[in-house]
Amino acid sequence: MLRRMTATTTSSRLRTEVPGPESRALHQRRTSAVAAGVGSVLPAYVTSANGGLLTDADGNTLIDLGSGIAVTNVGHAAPAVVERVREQAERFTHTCFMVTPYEGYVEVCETLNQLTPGDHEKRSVLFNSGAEAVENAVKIARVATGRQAVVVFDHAYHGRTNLTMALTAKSVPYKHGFGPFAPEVYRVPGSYPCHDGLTGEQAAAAAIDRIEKQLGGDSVAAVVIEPIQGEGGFIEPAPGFLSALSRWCTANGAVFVADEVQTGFCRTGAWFACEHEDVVPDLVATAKGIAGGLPLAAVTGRAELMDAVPPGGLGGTYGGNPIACAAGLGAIETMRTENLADAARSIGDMVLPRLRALAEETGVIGDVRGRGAMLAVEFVRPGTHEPDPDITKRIATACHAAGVVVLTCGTYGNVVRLLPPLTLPADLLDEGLSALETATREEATR
Ligand code: PLZ
Repeated sequence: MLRRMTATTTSSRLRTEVPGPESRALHQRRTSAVAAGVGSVLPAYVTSANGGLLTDADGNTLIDLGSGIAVTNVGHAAPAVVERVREQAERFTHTCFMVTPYEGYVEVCETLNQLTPGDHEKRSVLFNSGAEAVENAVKIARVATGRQAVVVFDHAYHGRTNLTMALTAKSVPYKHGFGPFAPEVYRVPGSYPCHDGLTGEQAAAAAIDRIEKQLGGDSVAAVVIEPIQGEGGFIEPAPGFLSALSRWCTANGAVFVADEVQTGFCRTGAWFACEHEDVVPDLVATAKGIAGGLPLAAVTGRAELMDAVPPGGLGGTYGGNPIACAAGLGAIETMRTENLADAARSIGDMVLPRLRALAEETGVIGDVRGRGAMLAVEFVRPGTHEPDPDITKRIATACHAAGVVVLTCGTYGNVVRLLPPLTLPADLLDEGLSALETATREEATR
């Protein structure tokens, strides 16, 4: 009954199979033009997108539960973003802030200084990508402390540049064959409540013990952490874990760097995920949701740390490009006026009970978790904690065939994650979720 209903709804959005013939032809062209190393989760080639729907080259409309990996929090063409981008592009596209500056850059920095946790004096610097932001946070922490060692965690993801590959935990596909990696990076256990069974305090004590034994507190320049781990599996640490680490950093003169690249900008139901734990980071790296799809990233933090780097030590040709800054201001305006942190919480309130019921019913789900609109289902072999990447892949593929864009993640590839645009209409969220439920039921009873 439910399946037929889903199939009927789906067929009104889909004109062909997904990907259809036009997309397949484009994919053929792509293989002889685009480097094989760049993958695509669902090779349906998009021609337009709005209102939570992606339209592909065959005229199919796909429900977006991925937001281009947590980027289009405000939607794919939010009017305030589009209007400000158009207006800025007509005035000028680039001067380079390091050559002849402009107001938009300053305004984005003022806004970030005000929005990020803590009421201390702050400064910001702008870049193009999350990896660049994290890498620069480490540069700033090293100069400010005069130390070199960087502490990161199991299951961490921080980017694909040489330093951020070193910070990232998972080898294939992110690191394998790309070494040697940057030195002075030390990995310690994090907090993964459904697997380690530890409280936040216990997990933090284990991490701190490892840091002190491997390094000694006085060698640590920075502890870099995602307040909720993203690519590693949407792992939310047990309460108390982040705050214990933050206190340890303060006591030992190390810089606490929150990588809020995936969790930031209302995604988890607050402007930043650190707020759920009342943690005030020394430095915050942001990107993704900051600018509604334009490439913009930032490091924001304590003025005395940020200003430790002498003039000329930070920058890049495009960092804080005027069009990206205009988009950022438009995106933040949209988050404010449309109350998107509340919207994220409503998404979580609607989705989590359904996912929990699905876990109960099917037995193939080991954990359902998430905050706001950053939600995940971890698939395991029934009755065990053993990851099941195969069922995960089949379920994701079935969702794609039904025209619903879901992403997977996790060190073991066994997590389906949901990151809908925070503006997604409730009926589309319901329909997307139904596709995931149907696919899970079918796989569970195979
Ligand atoms: N820090 C927490 O999630 C990017 C990566 C997708 P960039 N995550 C998506 C992929 O396979 O490349 C990310 C993140 C966290 C840093 C980054 C890096 O951000 O903008 O991709 O460089």
